[in-house]
Amino acid sequence: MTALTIQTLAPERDAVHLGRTLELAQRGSGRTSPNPLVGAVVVKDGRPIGEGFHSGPGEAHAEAAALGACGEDPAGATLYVSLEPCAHHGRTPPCVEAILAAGVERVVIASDDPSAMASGRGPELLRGGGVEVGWAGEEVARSARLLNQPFRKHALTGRPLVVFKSALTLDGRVATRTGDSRWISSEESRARVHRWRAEADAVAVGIGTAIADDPLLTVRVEGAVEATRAPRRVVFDSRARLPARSRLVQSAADAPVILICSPAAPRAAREILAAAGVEVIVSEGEDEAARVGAGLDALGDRGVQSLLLEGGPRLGGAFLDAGEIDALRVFVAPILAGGRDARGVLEGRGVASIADADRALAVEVERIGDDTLIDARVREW
Ligand code: AOF
Ligand code: ZN
Repeated sequence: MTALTIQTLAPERDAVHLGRTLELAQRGSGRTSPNPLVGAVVVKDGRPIGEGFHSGPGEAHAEAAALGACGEDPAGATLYVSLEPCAHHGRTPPCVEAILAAGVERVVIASDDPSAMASGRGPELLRGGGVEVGWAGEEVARSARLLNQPFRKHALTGRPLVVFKSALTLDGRVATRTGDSRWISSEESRARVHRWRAEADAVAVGIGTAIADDPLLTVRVEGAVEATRAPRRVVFDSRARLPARSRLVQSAADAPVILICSPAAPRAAREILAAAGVEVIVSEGEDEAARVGAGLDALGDRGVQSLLLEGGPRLGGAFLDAGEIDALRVFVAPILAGGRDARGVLEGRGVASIADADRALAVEVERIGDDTLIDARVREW
């Protein structure tokens, strides 16, 4: 929306239908990337006559799906939609054309679409075509924006949304003083992480974790998701030390591995990894935080909208210093490790005073087995 856009604010009763569009949108969860989650409802004489949602790239947009599902003529109806209708020819034709052709009288939108080809063009064309356009109030709008944080951050900044995940002891350690960390969180908690992996476009670790744990970073969940979507596996490894015999490199042919190193990484090491099927990206920047930003730009360029950052404390600290942690999900296990040298969740430079510390915008808590999962949102897009 530009400052010039004339808005009509949707009345209270519209909030019910808009709420329904958000429910419908969530039916596409985990399947629409790089596209957003979108839901739509067509309402005539106060009754819903058609509903739809977006189920994946190349599939109908929510608006077209809802219009197509109408049990009666949508002429004169109101279309409620969770994201502003598109005006572009992409994998599917513009929704604005379908809405105008159907003779819809009014369109009520829950949230804006900040991507370059949208950004208010659709609503403008609808108004030009004589359709009344209304926008949701702030509360519904925020809920709608929260559905599409990866899509929005990527559209606004070119970088993926970063969710940092960790498992810690009750006294805040992610490993004992000897580095042992198997396992801090319960089996149920670890199963949850696999679900998050399945929903993410990419999963990342630092070289310290890659060497210490030799992780595979693949999705191992019961159900169908694993067969259809495998997140790209990313290692932040400034000197390209990832061993050629690591499980990550050994499985590079089965699921993509991306290694992000600095220009200082030895050419020979880079070439060995590239020859083994790893995509090696050189990320420039003065310090680690700058290289994190450049690495995220490179991932964004490759269509990665969401990144699950799985540690360790050193890489997590670099992300924090770079201002690039959008959310944290920490499992707190009811065990005590102690030890001055046992590492905490985030290292890096950190802040000097509490007054300068980032504060989470929203925190949710859930019990998972004996663990407590804290899901904190730090930035909203
Ligand atoms: C969707 N689903 O329900 C709506 C979208 O390549 P296309 O044609 O599928 O276009 C994708 C873009 O269309 C998407 O990035 C968003 O800006 C806009 N709206 N997209 O996938 C939908 N309404
Ligand atoms: Zn569309």
